[in-house]
Order: sequence, then structure tokens, then C-alpha cells
Amino acid sequence: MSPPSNNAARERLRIAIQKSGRLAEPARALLAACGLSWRESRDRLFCYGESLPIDLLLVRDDDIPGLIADGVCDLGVVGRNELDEQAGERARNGLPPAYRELRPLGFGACRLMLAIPEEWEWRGPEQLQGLRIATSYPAILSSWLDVRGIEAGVVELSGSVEIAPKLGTADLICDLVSSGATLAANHLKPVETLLESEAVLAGPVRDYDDARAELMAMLLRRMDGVLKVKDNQLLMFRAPAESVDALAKLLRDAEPLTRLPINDDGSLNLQTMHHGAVSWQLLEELERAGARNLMVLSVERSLA
Ligand code: PRT
Ligand code: ZN
Repeated sequence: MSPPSNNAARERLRIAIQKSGRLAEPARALLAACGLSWRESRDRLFCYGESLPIDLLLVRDDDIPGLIADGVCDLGVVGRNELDEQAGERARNGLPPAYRELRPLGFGACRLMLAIPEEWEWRGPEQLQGLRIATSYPAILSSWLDVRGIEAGVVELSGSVEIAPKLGTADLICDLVSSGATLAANHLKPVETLLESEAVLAGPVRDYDDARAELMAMLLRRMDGVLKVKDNQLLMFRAPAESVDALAKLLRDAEPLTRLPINDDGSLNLQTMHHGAVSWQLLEELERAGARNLMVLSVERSLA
């Protein structure tokens, strides 16, 4: 099945996600958690939405901002680095904004950083004056340099940026970093962060006034419900009333305890939403402080 043309009646919402790569699986998992399901097509570029009139377009991440700008897609899951770079490029070419970040999505975290040869001493951005910097993010880098009044050469490369200093095509680099292993393997060290990035939901600059508006509002609400509880766990246990204060003190990363009806033996049933995973160590501490029948449940979604 091929994607419907851009001019087709837009009763359905179309979301662009990465076909393969770092953001592909988490993006699908997030949308599935929002209740979306699709009929897979053989070419796997277009997936027709079955549970809701929301279709998927599977593309390269670089294409996502442009697809939104052109109105081919309504929403996209893309790295902030890519979105900001292409927005910067549009601005530099005198074009108006064509998309915006609607939600940070909590995966695909990385930083756009300047990295210099290990043996250099870093004395600050002024040091960059007159040097050549290799990057795949020329717009973000250029405006960062402009703001600081630094004149440096921006060498645009589409990949393997980290080997540019070794090849002599640049003095240092500006690239994405997550673990830092790639920099270390190339004898480079990170010195400045230009952008904290993660996957984001991108959408159009103006709200829709057709059937898509309602679909979009529903999807955002569901997404908020999934994101809000994403790393949370529900912790349930019973405890004697006199232990409750001590137990509450141990639960530093949790909502205030909710007390449920009292048991026959006078103990209380308690529950709380814990932010982040509940560790074995915490469970054992709670047990020592009087909690019994401890139970940890994963939380999938919530509606406020
Ligand atoms: O085919 P397509 O064009 O869709 O994929 P792609 O190869 O352009 O993208 P992909 O899948 O590599 O990355 C997609 C998005 O993931 C990026 O736009 C970022 O938003 C995000 N992301 C998160 C990263 C990283 N972490 C990351 N570490 N993108 C790239 N990297 C690179 C980094 O530059 C380094 O070269 O991965 C390498 C390993 O990083 P270290 O620091 O862990 O060694
Ligand atoms: Zn790409």
C-alpha cells in the first residue's frame, strides 16, 4: 500500500517515525501504549492504523521535519537535535517556522557537544577563534558561535565526524554524544554542551480545525498518561499504624502514602506511586521497618 496523496481528505492523522535506528522501536512502543495498532504493509513504509484513524509513515529521521513542514505528515517522532537543526536552517534561509516540539518523550537522550583532542587544554569558547569544527549540525553550531561572537570554520560532514581531526579536515568536532565511548576511542574529549537532546513529538505550528484536531488532542492526552507514569511503580503493603511515619520517611521518591481500609488485625493497607523502580534494597528496608505483604506493580497508563 502506498501513502495516500497529500491532498486526500484529512480525516486521518499521519505520524512519521524512524523506519530503523535508535528511535524506531521506542517510538512504536510508545504509540502502541497509547492504544494504536496498525496493519503492516509489505513495503513497510506506510502502516494503516486499525484501532484508530492514525497511520504511520516509516522514514529516515532526517526527513521527518520536512514531512511535517510540507504537510505530508501531521506529527513526527524525531530527535530534538534534528528538529532544531532543520528549524535553524529554515531560519537562516529566511523561512518561517514550520513545526514545533509538542512533547519531550524521555528516550533517545544524547547531547550535542564540542569535543577537542585529548591532549588540548580547554580554556573556553574564545579558544575556538579561527579553528575548523567538523559537524553534521552546522545551523546549531553556527548560531552558537554567532551568539558568542566567535569566527570559526564550520566543516559540514554527514557522517564519521569523529575522525575528522585525525584526517586533518578539522581541528575539533561538534557531535552527538551518549556514552562518550566513540569520543574516547578517537582520543577526543567533550568540553561544551550545545544542546541536551532526546526524542520529541513534533507537530505543526498551528492547530488543525478538521477531524485531525480531535484525534491529535486524544493522542496527546493518552501520551501524557503513558509518559507520566512511565518509570513509576505502584507499591502496596500492609503495616501497623505505629510504623507508618517511619515507613513514609523511607519512601523519599514516592507520592504521599494512601491509606486504605483497616484490616481485622488493626494493620493498615497502604499504597503509593513510586517514581522510578522500587529496588530490592528499599523493599527490605521497608520490611525491617514493619511493612508486610509488600507488592510492586508496574503502571502502564493513567488519566488525571
Ligand atoms: O537512517 P536514519 O537517518 O533514520 O538514522 P540515523 O543513523 O541518522 O539515526 P540514528 O538511529 O543513529 O539516531 C537517531 C537519533 O537518535 C539521533 O538523531 C539522536 O536524536 C538520537 N541519539 C541518541 C543518537 C545517539 N544517542 C548517539 N549516541 N544519535 C547518534 N548517536 C551517535 C553518536 O554521535 C556517536 O557517534 O552514536 C555514536 C555512539 O555514541 P557514544 O557516545 O555512546 O559512543
Ligand atoms: Zn538520519
